Amino acid sequence: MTVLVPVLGDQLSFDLSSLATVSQQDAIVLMMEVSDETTYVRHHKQKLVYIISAMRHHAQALREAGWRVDYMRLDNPDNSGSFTGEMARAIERHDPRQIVVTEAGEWRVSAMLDSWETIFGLPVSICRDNRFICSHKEFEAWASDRRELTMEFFYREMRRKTGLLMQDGKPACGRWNFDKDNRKPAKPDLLMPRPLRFPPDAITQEVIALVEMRFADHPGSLEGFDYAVTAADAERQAASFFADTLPQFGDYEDAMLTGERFLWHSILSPYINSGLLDPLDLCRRAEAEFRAGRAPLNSVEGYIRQILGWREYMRGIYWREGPGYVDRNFLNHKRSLPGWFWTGKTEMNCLHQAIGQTLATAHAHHIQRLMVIGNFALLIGADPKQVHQWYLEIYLDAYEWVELPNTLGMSQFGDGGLLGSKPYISSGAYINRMSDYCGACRYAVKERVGEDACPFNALYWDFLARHRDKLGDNHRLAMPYRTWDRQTSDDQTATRRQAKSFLESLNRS
Ligand code: FAD
Ligand code: DLZ
Ligand code: SF4
Repeated sequence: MTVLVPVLGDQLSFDLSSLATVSQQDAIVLMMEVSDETTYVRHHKQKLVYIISAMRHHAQALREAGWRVDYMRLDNPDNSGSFTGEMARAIERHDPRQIVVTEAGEWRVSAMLDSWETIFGLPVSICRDNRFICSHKEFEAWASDRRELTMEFFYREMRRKTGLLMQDGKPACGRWNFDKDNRKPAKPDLLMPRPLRFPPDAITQEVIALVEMRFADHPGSLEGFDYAVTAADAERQAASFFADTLPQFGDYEDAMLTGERFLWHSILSPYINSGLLDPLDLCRRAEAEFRAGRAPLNSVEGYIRQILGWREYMRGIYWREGPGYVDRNFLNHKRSLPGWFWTGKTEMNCLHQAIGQTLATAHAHHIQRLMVIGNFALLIGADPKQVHQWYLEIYLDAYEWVELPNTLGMSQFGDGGLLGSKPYISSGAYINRMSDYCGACRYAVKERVGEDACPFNALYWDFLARHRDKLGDNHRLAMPYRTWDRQTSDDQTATRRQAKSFLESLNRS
């Protein structure tokens, strides 16, 4: 009798734990395109094309490797639209003795897998997802006896566990962290490396037509879709990153430039998150570049910290905090996002650039997400759950386990500081320092009040004043509060009036 092995859309890895526990002769791999998944948020059109095309290519690669694959397409008229519905139909077709599946990436789907044993009366074996470096148990053991869950200490544990960038039990070259060296602004540079482009093949073109037809009302454009959709092409992009980009990764990690969506970033997160690339393998290859003298330590450590530290830490927090995390709203923010979050049409150039690029490509890099878009949403008091939904629908690499703690936790301070000891807020000065956006903006970045004043400035001070009851004791905000207190009450009133009038104008946009 057969074993049914469902492989979900973010489980596109050959060494998936479920596949490793069954034999090819017994197994039928089940892959399901279902409308529940394509519509639980209004995913960006490029995200839909990427996931569906990568699933179809992966099914083909599994077959070539000798697996029997039962593949359910979205446009099949008998498709029930849900994982559970498709499992029921597959059980009728194959009469399996058992279901073996790798654990799901998020609470919603995890609850579905947990219900299958009862619904189908079959044994369901749920395997640990060993594509992650830290298991749920290990994270719990690290977190359980701590008052503060500081990422830096988690990251050091992971360095010790993996031996990455370690020398005789100590960090290579004596330092754990080179963050301070990694905040250089960038200048336009014709020699900047460009990620590879992967023009759509016949399979992807078919999926593009499907998405154009079925999801016309979803945000984003499909024009110029050129992401990799196979493990082999994702690997080409990884190789190109290590050869041409990694050496400068650290220096310009936080920089932003008009028209330059990639800078010195890897653009590998969609491939890692759906399983086409292995995160630990990428970290080891980055380390090898340092050991061979081809990339400096500030870049290699910075890159490894993002994956070994931030990525694993976010996952740990997501599962530890439980399904109720999504409802946290420490600052009691309730404002709806302005409509131009879905068009990019705003006179604030930084937001116009970051959101415009996001709609065109389903990608923005970390500082655009955190210090332009997220910063603005936080300063205006946007509802963190709505902000979370926007990020989940709009980015190619967005799956709830990684997007939610980044957005609701790190960016919107919805959990009251579990993830970061102070809110990530700034006035226009930070954006001006790290980008070239302000020069071409209709607003004056140095002005706080008046018709031409950069909105971030008054909003920044108004945010601090508005939330003094909750943030006034935060020692990391002591300096800005002191600066605010030194201002005359006339200046404070003018600033708050400016912020109020801007916020009122948003209600009309
Ligand atoms: P690089 O800058 O080249 O970084 C290297 C790798 O490190 C990335 O590929 C990624 O795998 C990992 N990484 C870096 N930062 C983080 C982080 N904070 N959390 C988890 N992994 C990280 N990343 C996602 O993968 N999915 C998301 O849905 C997502 N949502 C975000 C929402 C907000 C509000 C913020 C501030 C950040 C979010 N990030 C998310 C993290 C980060 O922005 C992206 O991982 C990064 O921009 C991907 O581009 P890259 O591959 O070029 O990254
Ligand atoms: C995100 C996504 C989308 C848009 N579509 C599918 C799909 O049709 N079939 C599928 O198996 N997976 C899809 N996914 C990814 C799943 O939502 C993801 O596997 C779950 O979030 C589990 O964590
Ligand atoms: Fe953004 Fe203000 Fe700079 Fe304009 S002036 S780009 S609104 S930070």
